[in-house]
Amino acid sequence: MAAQGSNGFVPGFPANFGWGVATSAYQIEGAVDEGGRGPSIWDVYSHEPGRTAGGENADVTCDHYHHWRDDLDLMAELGLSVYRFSIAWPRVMPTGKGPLNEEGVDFYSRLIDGLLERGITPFPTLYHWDLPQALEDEGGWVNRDTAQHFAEYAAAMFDRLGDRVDLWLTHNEPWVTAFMAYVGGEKAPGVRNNWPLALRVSHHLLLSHGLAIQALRGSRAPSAKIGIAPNIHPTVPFSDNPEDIDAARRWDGFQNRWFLDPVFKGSYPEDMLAEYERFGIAEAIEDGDLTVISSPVDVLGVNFYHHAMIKRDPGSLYLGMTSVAVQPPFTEMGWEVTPEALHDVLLRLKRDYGDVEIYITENGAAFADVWDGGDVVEDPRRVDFVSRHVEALARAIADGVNVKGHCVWSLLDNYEWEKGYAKRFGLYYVDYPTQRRIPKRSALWYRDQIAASRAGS
Ligand code: IFM
Repeated sequence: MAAQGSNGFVPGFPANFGWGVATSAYQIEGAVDEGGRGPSIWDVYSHEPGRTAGGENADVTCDHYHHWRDDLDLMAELGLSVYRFSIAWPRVMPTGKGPLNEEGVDFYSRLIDGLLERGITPFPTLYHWDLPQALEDEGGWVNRDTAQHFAEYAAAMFDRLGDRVDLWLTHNEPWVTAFMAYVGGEKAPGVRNNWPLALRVSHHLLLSHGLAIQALRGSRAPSAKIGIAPNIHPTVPFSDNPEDIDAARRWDGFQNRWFLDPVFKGSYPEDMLAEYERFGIAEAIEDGDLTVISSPVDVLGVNFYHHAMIKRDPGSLYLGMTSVAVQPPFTEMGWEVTPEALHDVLLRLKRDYGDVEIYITENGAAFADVWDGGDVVEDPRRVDFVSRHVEALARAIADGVNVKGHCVWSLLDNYEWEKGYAKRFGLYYVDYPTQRRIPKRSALWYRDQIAASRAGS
């Protein structure tokens, strides 16, 4: 077991390991009406009564659009080598298609230059849930044409930013975009219990991913690396009751294999295809789609928060299954802390999907952090969370998994979607009224971990 070294830091990472943080555009940028940006589905959804906690929206959030230089300085102070951010499609293409909004492109172009000046590798994600509302008005991800529009938007980004970006992601957590938005109804556009639409959306997201890869290969930077970042939740049955054991298998199919199998194997899992037959999934899949979807990726992004303990629950919208948290301590999201599951799932990914380069593209926890006006916010539970996951990662590397980097979610406290601002995930505390950023102890731990790792200790 790779324990922390005598200096309190975790050894075992290669010198060029990608230490990073992750953010997303809608959650941190603000400036929703500035620079020619068009509205996204989240602008509309978050302003609808009753959709979000306290009616909160991200009109301003961390105001990163105006504070980006300072935020890059924070990253440099931590010694980061990678920054995973997302490009807001409606900022660069206000209606989702047609001409580029140059002011929006300039924003990301300057951000990328700023990162490179600070020695930080830019790692953009093309889609982190903020679909241009104009495309939603034409059916959004339910409409197959959106996949084509996404590929055109992706091609434009490869063309304009690809001279300086070597590492891309297509989608963040497509399971959330499909199933939390069209079955759970908690994410924009907030449709509830519509399995036929959710499945269609999942297929169109995957199709758009494959089309974007093909666009990259035909671009001016064909050898840049690209992948996708699903949220991976290794499942465990709640009990040894055969119904719970079967539910854990099905949830694994629903959440993990439904996205990984088509990308890596060119086929949907048979058990889930059979389960989804009644929702008309076969009609959404056209000849050749799976060849497009399985266009080779260079990297796999793994968003890892916790395992999923699954029990049969006939009343659940999710195919009669529920994910439950039983073992305290829980994070502010009500999630269990399960670093061992990160180690184990990385080995499983290698076994089932091959020796692809892996980045942990999100890993972090929300706690009820309190700023007392001092220079540092004490967050011992996050230090514990991050350090234990970093240890698990070191063990996976020692066991032969090709892990290239780790991005803490998130640099800053930010807008946690329908849950608003109460869930603080940042390494930096954000005092929203003043936009002051205050380092948490976990930021300092991560900084020192990075330095110790680079020093070879
Ligand atoms: O804030 C989100 C992020 O947008 C996607 N992954 C999970 C995070 C925490 O819930």
